[in-house]
Amino acid sequence: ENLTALIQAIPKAELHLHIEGTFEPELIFALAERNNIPLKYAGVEALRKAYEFKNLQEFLDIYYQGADVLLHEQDFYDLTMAYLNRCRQENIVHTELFFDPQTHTHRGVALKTVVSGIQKALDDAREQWGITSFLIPNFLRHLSEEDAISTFKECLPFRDYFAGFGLDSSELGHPPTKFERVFRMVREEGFRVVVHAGEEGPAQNIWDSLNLLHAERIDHGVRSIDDPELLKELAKRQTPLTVCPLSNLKLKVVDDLKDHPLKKLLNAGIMATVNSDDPAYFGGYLNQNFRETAEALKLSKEEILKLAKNSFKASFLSEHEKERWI
Ligand code: ES4
Ligand code: ZN
Repeated sequence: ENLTALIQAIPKAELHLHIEGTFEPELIFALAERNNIPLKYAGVEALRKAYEFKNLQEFLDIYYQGADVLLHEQDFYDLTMAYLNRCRQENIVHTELFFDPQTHTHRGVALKTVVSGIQKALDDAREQWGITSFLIPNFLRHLSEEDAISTFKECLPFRDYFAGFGLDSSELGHPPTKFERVFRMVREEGFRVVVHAGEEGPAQNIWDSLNLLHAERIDHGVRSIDDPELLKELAKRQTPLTVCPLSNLKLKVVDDLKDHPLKKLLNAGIMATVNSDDPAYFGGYLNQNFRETAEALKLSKEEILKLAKNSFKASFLSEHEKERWI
């Protein structure tokens, strides 16, 4: 209860959040109705009941269905604004949001529609509440590298809106080695690089993300716990891991939160952070991730403060902007 108040009160940054993963069933149904799109679920409750996943793929299948009802700029605005309201409630003062361009462009929704809607919400939240943000498009790794390259080129007219690029979706069968060329292009154009790795896939995917894709942050990265050499390297380089405990529980990356490696990662000197990933699907926004993890792992007040501090250190804010929060 003591820690609950602390978690609520401390300013935090969120660095691993898919905006399509904040799509609550109530809003899915509201937008489906507004856009005259039939849904195969009878209602909000039936949809929420479908959120039982045995693995990452089962989640992704239902997550892409939800995204199908997003058509217009206003839809992307409403989705993003709902999340930013959550940020305000939870004292998240800075957020770096992912979105999946291909999920929308492949359905015939223009990239401009997506980016404008999200960006207008981010601008309004900055103006009204002082919440700062960056937007990071992610390439879908189950699609080809050629598709990622053409998507990257489509993104360049909007380049001022993007801090960097990432890689998400199905890790098994789609290793980082598949995307070396596109991330070379990303870096040559001066963008930051983040990569989902070591969620369901092995520690080797983290090595390859660091050495071949030159990732500056690893999204998830929990499988690093299997590789002592990698732990040493991550600690030495202070490469941030954006860890998502409730996501890992819901997708059965861990069987129980008590088995989650977060505390061990911190003890190994790693720059770990706590994040919500896809909160509408995984059963909790950022503060709930902090609360449940703190309880399961018996985190101390100092460890919670450290995790909040790390969220700013690991962010893409300038050193000057970080100082305001650290
Ligand atoms: C994701 Cl948890 C997770 N892993 C990989 N890709 C994703 N996209 C949205 N959530
Ligand atoms: Zn993710």
